Amino acid sequence: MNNIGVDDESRSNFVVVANRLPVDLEHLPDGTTAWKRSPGGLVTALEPILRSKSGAWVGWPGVSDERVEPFTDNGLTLCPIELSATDIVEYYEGFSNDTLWPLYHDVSVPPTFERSWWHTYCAVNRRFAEEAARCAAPEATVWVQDYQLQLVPKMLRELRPDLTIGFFLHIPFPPVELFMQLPWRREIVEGMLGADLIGFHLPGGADNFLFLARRLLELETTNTSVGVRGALGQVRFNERTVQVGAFPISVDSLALEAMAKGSAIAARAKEIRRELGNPEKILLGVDRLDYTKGIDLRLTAVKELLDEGRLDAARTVMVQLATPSRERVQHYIDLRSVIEEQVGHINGDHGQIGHPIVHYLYQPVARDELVALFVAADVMLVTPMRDGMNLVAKEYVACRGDLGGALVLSEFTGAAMELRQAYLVNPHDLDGVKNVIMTALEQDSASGRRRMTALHHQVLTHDVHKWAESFLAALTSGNDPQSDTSDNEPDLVHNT
Ligand code: GDG
Repeated sequence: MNNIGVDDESRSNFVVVANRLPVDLEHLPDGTTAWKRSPGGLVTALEPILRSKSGAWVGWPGVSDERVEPFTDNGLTLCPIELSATDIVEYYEGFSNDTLWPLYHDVSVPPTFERSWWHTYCAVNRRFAEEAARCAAPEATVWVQDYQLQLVPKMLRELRPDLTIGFFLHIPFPPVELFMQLPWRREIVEGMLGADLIGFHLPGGADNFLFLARRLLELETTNTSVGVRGALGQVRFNERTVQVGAFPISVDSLALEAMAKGSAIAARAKEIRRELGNPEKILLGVDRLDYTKGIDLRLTAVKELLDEGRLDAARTVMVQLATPSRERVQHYIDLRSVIEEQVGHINGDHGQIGHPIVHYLYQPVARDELVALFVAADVMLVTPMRDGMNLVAKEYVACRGDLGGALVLSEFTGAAMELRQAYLVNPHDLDGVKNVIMTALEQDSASGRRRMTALHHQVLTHDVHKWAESFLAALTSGNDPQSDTSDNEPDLVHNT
């Protein structure tokens, strides 16, 4: 333990291990480098805890072949992991995003099973585990994040049995029938079982994992409770008890609500409507450009509604933000072409000079612009074929403290478990999606306000801080997750 070259003083009692650091290294035109904050939900939720515990964050700084020594930023130690160009191709784009991502999202495209990618995934996971072992103080708590790092809990426990290790999966955990396709299924499950607590968004993911532990590894499992408090169970593994639970992530609701209420955002929202030609209704989609998000589906629905004359091209506008993502993975290249062709068709058939129907951006937009779009949108379209949670749905609701707007939400998102007053749709049922879009567009304002009141209450009372607190309370309460008294459950939960 002591041979890792760092004295106990400078080690951290709380360590987050995630694929990306909360800051990106940037090469500036003058040849120098600079760190740019990349604020996400995770860093917002964990920052207060990290700073109060002089915590550390282990992750990749976003640039290949760059060796950077650990450094401290405002009480937080950042421990950059070096990834080569080959690591990025094989560990990140390959195994993480062309094997695990499609496999865990209902095999929406065929996963690629490539042995060299697996070997690189193992090697990179080991690098993360070694760095976490190096910077964690004796008996520290380490929280490992997501599908890119599923082997880290086991590797870290072997290096540092004194640590308390949590693991949280941000994407769905698939049913056993799909997971069993993975040639390295045993190694992945054993990797996760190195943790003391394994968290999923939904009880269904926790159940899938417990079932798999029984079926694949023939381990003894117990389901202590499934229902209002979410699935909580245990797995006996290597003479330890591993806790398994559901912890639905959320957003920084209060901060978003306050931002949306500000006069600058209100003014920008009005300006956006003007810039769009003062349409009666604005439909909005905001997604990473990803085949799981159902962007193509919603464009097909809108096109058919326009073709059929049910949607009036003179009175309706759609804004679709598609943030570039995984741009070198072939499925993403192909999807971009499909979506851009669809946008072209709709505008070609139904637009006018100076008045396209679909305003499509393939670029990230600033956070305040995004919030202004949420405030401006009459109907928010969130139509994934599968999504672990979907923060966009919760962000939209958090921003609608005015109780305006309507949320069309796929039943196949984790968010649908809590946001029961949304206009829920089955994304495989195109006619159903079209009908629900029309219902949301035509809702009367009283029923719209009733729905948004319930949604807004749910998101404001279950924010990302509560998510982090409830996970860490369950992790540090030892072998008894029932002793965690924090209410991590939605008020409007239904069981699947
Ligand atoms: C994974 C899981 C789970 C998007 N475009 C812009 C922008 N965004 C922000 C959104 C939101 C985030 O990115 C996307 O989060 P999602 O949850 O919608 O989706 P994934 O990226 O797939 O996230 C998902 C999540 O992890 C957390 O556990 O919910 O199921 O797949 O915050 O607002 N932000 C800005 N400009 C953009 O153009 N500023």
